[in-house]
Amino acid sequence: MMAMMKLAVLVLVCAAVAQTRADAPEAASSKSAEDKVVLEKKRLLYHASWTSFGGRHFSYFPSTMTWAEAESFCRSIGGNLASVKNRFENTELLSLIKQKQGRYKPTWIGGSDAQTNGIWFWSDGSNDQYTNWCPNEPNNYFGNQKCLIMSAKKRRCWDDVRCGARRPFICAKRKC
Ligand SMILES: [Ca+2]
Ligand SMILES: [Ca+2]
Repeated sequence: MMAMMKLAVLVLVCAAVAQTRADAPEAASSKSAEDKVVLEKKRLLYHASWTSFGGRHFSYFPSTMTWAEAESFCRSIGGNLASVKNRFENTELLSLIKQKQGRYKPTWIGGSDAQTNGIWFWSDGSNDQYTNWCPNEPNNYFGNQKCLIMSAKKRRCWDDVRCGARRPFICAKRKC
């Protein structure tokens, strides 16, 4: 319980730092849009709960966003969309999805081959080689699949899909 309280304080501090950065003066018209974004961010963080393993904190966000919006949100709170280093982490993150969502819903994580088809990068810059692709994936269907979901299909494996679909996502942060 104490560890959870400490973590909650840590998240609040990180959120406060991000908020300070977002307080630059803006034109009135963009101010209300900005307020909306800040409010939505506060709402998401209020409901977030963080799980820790492998030197990182992970949180599942059921609100749906495009891959880029989700990555941008994760960055705004000091992290990235989650990378997956090994089978253990993959299993833990699947459990997190099931626990928070009640089922194994397809979920954004940080892989993308947007620069060159077939060359995958993690958005956090890590170079981990572990994969859990579904059979016959990644298939770059219709030449337009550049973003990575986990918990796909019956096997709850990885699939490359269109980046513009709105999906839940998992953020990861290094322990600060
Ligand atoms: Ca692709
Ligand atoms: Ca695919």
